Amino acid sequence: MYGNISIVEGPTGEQVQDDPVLLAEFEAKIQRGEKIEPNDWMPSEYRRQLIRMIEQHAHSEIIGALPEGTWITRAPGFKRKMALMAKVQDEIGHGQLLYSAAETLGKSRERMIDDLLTGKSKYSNVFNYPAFTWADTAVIAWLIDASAIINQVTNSKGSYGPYCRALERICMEESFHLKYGYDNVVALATGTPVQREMVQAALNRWWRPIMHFFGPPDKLSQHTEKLVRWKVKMATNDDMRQQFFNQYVPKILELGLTIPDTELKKDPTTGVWEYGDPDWDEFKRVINGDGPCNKERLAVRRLAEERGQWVRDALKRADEQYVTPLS
Ligand code: FAQ
Repeated sequence: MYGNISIVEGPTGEQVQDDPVLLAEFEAKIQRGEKIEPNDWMPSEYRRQLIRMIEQHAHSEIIGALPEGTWITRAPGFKRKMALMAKVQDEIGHGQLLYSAAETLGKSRERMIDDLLTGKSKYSNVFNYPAFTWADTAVIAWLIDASAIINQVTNSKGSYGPYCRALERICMEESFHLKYGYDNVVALATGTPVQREMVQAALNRWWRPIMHFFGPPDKLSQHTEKLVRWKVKMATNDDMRQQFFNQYVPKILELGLTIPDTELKKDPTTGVWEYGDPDWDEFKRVINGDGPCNKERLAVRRLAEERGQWVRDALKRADEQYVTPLS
């Protein structure tokens, strides 16, 4: 952005400048709190940023189903198995909603999936870690869903209509996930000494990835300034992380669990939580393909694509037959 003119690269790398009058009208509309809909004029950079963010979000949902999905066959008891199956199905459904929202901006689902499988497009750091025990799934469902809800409730008040409507629906389902996760954590935290140990160990494993989940600190974030200005992000990464501390640190401590950060404390005058360095180098490695499970996660998705190809082909053929007029 230069003043109120947005300049982005066109398909062949040339610079494309948006019409300044249209851009000013667009920004005024956003300032008035109106939604932008797919057929409305929008700067090319707004479109590009939305595709990037919604697509990454969609990928996170379908890859995010994998760590918990591996526990469906081993869930302790029939009721927990049913609940976990429903949760995993919901996550895939969220992916569908988000891919549809991203498609309204002009990128096909096939291209999005290709970009995921070739590693061109990112997805959330947290899903590149393994779920070793049942307690890992409990911590994911409670605290990762909680983090996702903080992000999604905030951004559902944003400027792009199809994304906001998808987020509203997703949050309704995620709030059930959060209750399910909390119930599992409480069962373990109030259970036998072995169960308490298991949930504490899981919390220790997930704390750092959860800190990373909200994105890099604002001072290192590349996109926040522009996205906040265009009301795609309704809060910065640090603000959302602070909201997580405010809401969930007391709940974690209430269960008698400890938080693996000796520097974590709330400044009594400002109300701001201070925390130790969560190792931002690890974050960079993980989001760039070098986490403990990146290769495995993409391999599973690749297999699912290959195995599902015949279904997509059959649907395409049926569709072609349906639209061919009878002679
Ligand atoms: N992981 O300039 P910023 C869920 C990348 S849904 C990976 O701060 P931005 C449901 C970022 O893309 C979870 N990469 O970026 C569920 C950028 O790289 P790029 C997903 C990350 O976009 C629960 C670079 O770092 N939620 O959990 C991450 O302004 C349980 C610079 O960063 C969403 O996607 C990260 N954590 O802010 C499912 C919500 N953070 O693209 C199953 C929508 C940053 O230039 C089980 N997304 N990066 O190459 C957002 O709100 C934003 O994209 C942020 C990042 C806040 C994630």
